[in-house]
Amino acid sequence: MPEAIEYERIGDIAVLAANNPPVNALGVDVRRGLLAGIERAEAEGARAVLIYGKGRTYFAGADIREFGKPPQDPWLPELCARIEASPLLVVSSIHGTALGGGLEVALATHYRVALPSARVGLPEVHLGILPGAGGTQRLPRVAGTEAALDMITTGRHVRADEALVLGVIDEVADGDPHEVGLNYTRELLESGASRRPVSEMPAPEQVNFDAVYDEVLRKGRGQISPATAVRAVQAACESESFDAGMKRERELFMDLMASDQRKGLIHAFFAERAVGKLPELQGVEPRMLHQIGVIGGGTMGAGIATAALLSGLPVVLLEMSPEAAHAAKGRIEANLSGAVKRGKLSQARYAEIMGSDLKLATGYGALSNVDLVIEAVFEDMDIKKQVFAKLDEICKPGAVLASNTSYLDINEIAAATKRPEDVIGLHFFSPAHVMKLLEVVVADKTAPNVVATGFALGHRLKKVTVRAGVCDGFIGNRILSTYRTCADHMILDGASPFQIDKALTDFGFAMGPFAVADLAGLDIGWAVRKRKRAEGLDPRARDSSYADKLCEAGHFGQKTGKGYYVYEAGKRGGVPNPEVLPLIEAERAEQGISPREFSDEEIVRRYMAAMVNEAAKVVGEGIARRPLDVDVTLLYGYGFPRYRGGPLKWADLQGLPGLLDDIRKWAAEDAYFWQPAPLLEQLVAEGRTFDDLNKEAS
Ligand code: 3H9
Repeated sequence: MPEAIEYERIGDIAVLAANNPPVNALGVDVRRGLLAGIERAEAEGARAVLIYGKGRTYFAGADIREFGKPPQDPWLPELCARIEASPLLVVSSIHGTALGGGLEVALATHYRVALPSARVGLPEVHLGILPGAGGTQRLPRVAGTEAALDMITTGRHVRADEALVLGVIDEVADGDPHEVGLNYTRELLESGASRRPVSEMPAPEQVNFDAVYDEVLRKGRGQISPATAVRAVQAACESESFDAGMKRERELFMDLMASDQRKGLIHAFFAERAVGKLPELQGVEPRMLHQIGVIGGGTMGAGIATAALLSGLPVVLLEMSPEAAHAAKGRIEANLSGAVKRGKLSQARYAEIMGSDLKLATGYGALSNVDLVIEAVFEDMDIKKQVFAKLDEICKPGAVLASNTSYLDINEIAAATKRPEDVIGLHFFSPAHVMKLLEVVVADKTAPNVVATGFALGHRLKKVTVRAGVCDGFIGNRILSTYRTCADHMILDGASPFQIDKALTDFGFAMGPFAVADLAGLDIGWAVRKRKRAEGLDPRARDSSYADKLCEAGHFGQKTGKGYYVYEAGKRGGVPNPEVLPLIEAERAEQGISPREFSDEEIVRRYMAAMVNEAAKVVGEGIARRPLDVDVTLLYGYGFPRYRGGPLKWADLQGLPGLLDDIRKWAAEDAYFWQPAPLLEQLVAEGRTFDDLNKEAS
């Protein structure tokens, strides 16, 4: 096995090259290699040490896979102290990303040169921790307290030019990191530059830390690591010595390391990278995509077309009439103009897209040559079947035929064609050019290379892409429909939509379920309820009609200015709609229910138990391949708080036996709704967790 740190001697300079692909994470071998390299350079009488990374990057941080395991020497803070204390001149040459522990090593070296394309940052807060190898003590000394607070609490990646202005790096030079580093180190030696330990620099300036702490805590919406990091930076300013500041950093770091938020965030980090790696797709080549078609230019279709156009894929958009095509074009123009305003798209590229990449059509013939077509028409099985029968006639052999349906049976849609192996579900979330989630819904006969094409498209569109099986609502909407039903039951029994929304935003959701319903449009849930009633509800299921009454009165949520909340033009958010509670009270009276009090804690516990129980069914039935697929779906499509890791990670952290006990207890009130998931029962009986299933599947 190659050495994690390769040692090379070039004249007076000892060169330490990290060779730990893919990102030169600072695992134990790298740390030991750096320590040995410094010692050897000193023993051999070198005058300077140059540290750089082979491959795509300088060190991208501590090795996150080591977190939670017993520490192995040397620990990164001690290694940084040793590097800084070396009597030799120690220089870093940075390319790629110097992140977290990577930037901390760089700050422990005496000088830093970076390629123009390099990025630096301390993103630890996104993993639920804070920089724990001196980053909170050294960065404010070189960049000033305010800049350090900004970088550490946001975790943002800073470009080389900005890092130069901030003083985080000393020089920017283009070329190969080995050459650039050597040239710079030689210049430093020739100019007689002396060692420059950051720990010996004066303590950084004071700011109003309590005010910053409060502000960061508020913005964190329940996430604790950014605010805790403020206290560590405060220690850099207020401690009597650098070492005392380091001690405080270590204490705060260890507190966060032990937190559930750290576990949740690190689970999210690895889960979102694992979703796209399905054993069944290893070695399966996706079909080529040169041009795609989109049917329907409403909000969803226009969003999908926008996402494709932004990725460089030409689009043929089909609408029913020239007027509708014109309106669709307007929506896409507006989406793309937004991208231009945000600096994500150049004016020239905008003109090119509108001039040639986007084609509008009103006849199916225009789709005869596309490689993949996504249908985003009205959510009605008969209409979808007609569309797919038509596509079967028109599309070239090998074209992928995709439906963006959010609930309907892809097997039934596929059966409307003579090529079900080419049919798949590609479920985007609205607005499709913004939302990161894509569910790839695999039907019984879908060919593996069509599934691989769905994933390849997701990758190209920069989506987090999750595989789902066919059922009513797939992964996300099926689980949503259950926890939403749980919320509806709590309303019948005495809670209010406003209390439920508040309890869940306090838990960390971006929005509560009723505010979400207003945003999505109440007509969507209404249509689903009508369809389910028409299909025949189980007589044991509780039902309610107060929400239908809102819709019957023309209140569809934000788009009509009124739903559960009332929205005023120009104002963010809404205020509770006074018509809602009387409708609920009337419904309770009609059903003979005496309302009772719900604590916020009970609301969260029931809502989450309903979510976990349905999620366990989704995994148990194979609709989701692994628990982590559910977690990522809820994180990216449903505003689940990332610092809780996703519902099944949350369940593991709570303890599965307690959750199952609650579900069994509530089954005494409503045995139909609270049917424990067999998988949950099995895991509890075997003393295992959802994460054990993730590990077995990887
Ligand atoms: C820290 O430093 C703590 C210290 O302050 C204190 C310590 C005492 N460790 O994202 P990609 C893997 S905390 C282990 O797909 P990209 C990743 O899982 C750390 N593995 O590539 C994936 O593996 P696989 C602070 C890591 O080009 C592969 O590398 N640093 C680590 O899109 C490729 O990753 C951070 O938070 C790691 N640190 O993006 C940086 N990083 O192929 C976290 C990556 O098996 N990393 N892997 O799926 C990133 O932000 C991105 O990975 C990066 C590259 C921007 C570097």
